[in-house]
Amino acid sequence: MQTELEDEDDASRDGEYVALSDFTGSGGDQLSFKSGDKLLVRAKPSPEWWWAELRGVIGYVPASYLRLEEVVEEEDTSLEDPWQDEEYYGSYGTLRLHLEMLSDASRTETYRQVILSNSAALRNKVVMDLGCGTGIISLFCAQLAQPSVVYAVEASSMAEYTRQLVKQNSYEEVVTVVQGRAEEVELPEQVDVLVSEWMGNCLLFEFMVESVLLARDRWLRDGGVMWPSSAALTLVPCQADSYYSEKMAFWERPYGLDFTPLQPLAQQEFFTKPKFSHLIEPDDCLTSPCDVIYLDMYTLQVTDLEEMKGEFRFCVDKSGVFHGFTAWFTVHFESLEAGGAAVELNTGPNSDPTHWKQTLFMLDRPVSVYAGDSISGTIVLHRNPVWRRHMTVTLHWNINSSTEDTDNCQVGTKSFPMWR
Ligand code: GJV
Repeated sequence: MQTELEDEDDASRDGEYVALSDFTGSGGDQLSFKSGDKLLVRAKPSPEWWWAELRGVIGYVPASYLRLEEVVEEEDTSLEDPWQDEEYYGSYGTLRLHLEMLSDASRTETYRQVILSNSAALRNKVVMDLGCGTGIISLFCAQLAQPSVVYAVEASSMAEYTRQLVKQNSYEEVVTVVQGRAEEVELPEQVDVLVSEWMGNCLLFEFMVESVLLARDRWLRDGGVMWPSSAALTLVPCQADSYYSEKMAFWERPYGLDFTPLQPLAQQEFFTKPKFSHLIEPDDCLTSPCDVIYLDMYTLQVTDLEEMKGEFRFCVDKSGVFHGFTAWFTVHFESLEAGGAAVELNTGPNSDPTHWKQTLFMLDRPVSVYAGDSISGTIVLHRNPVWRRHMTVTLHWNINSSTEDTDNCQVGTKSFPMWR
């Protein structure tokens, strides 16, 4: 989903900057620093990665971890809200994103199916629908089951319309719309079921999951049920031939001219951040996918979100060009009845497409791989310490060739800000 948060902030000033948080550089060319360190920014080759000096050492630093010196001294960082709530809830106060979510039949039908297949068990239950938007999940509860009450919590101004929709459909006896942030609302009672559609690009972007965890700890009764109950992030090494051609190979010989000096710029501009609206063909997967991160919605803690690590080891099952990694997620909804079947929402290439599509992480240079090679490594989702809805995804990989003649062992590492 394209929220307002993806807009880039302007970072056109040079000079002395203060680190807002600790950072541990990876690879040989990134600087490590501590919160409060003063860095001299020498160049801004990209909006995300600056070239800076600290105690005589020079290297790349993530721009979003820094603030101009004067700004920090004046008003701290409170000049801007690290949650960007004005932009965030502002964008959910208009129809564009709600239309996108409601038009996503795979997504919406899955939630409908969850309610339908649990309709008997939902009878007389108390439900909270966190971030109800236009109220679709709450309305499904009222339409398909007989809960005693559904608290439909929505922070954006859409809540006023949601109230009208509840009334228009004559469900005001069941659905109570509560306008406010889930972290702050007061409910008259604890709930049996906490349902929410909180998943963002690459599962965690937007970090709405934090609101869900806080609401869980405050409002879910002992033994209550979380929907979704678990989530997994899945990764696969892939080809991305047409995207690569369109953005990079294009410069090789347009109109019979050599435009290759623009390729470093192209890499910077198109491959620094992930491509979030990518639809990968099953055929472009070079290996079987692998779950790299798993979230148990009952035990997950807000502090766990700061850094989530996963490992992978893929076996290349057909030769091809390794252009990057593609990520997607799956969530599970456990049944309220013992032994009942769980419902799954899978946003991967072998399921019906959803509005999340998949997220593509392009390598700087494509690598040829051969059947039998292995690609192993790690993924780290590092939440931005300043901009709480953002994260950086760092991939480390190691390609081990299966053929004896080449000792073609290649390692790589790349960090992708999403979006700050
Ligand atoms: N409290 C209340 N409403 C919220 C909150 C919160 N803490 N966070 C998000 N919303 N799947 N990535 C609302 C938001 O205004 C929007 O209507 C909806 O939840 C987002 C759901 C889809 N986003 C997602």
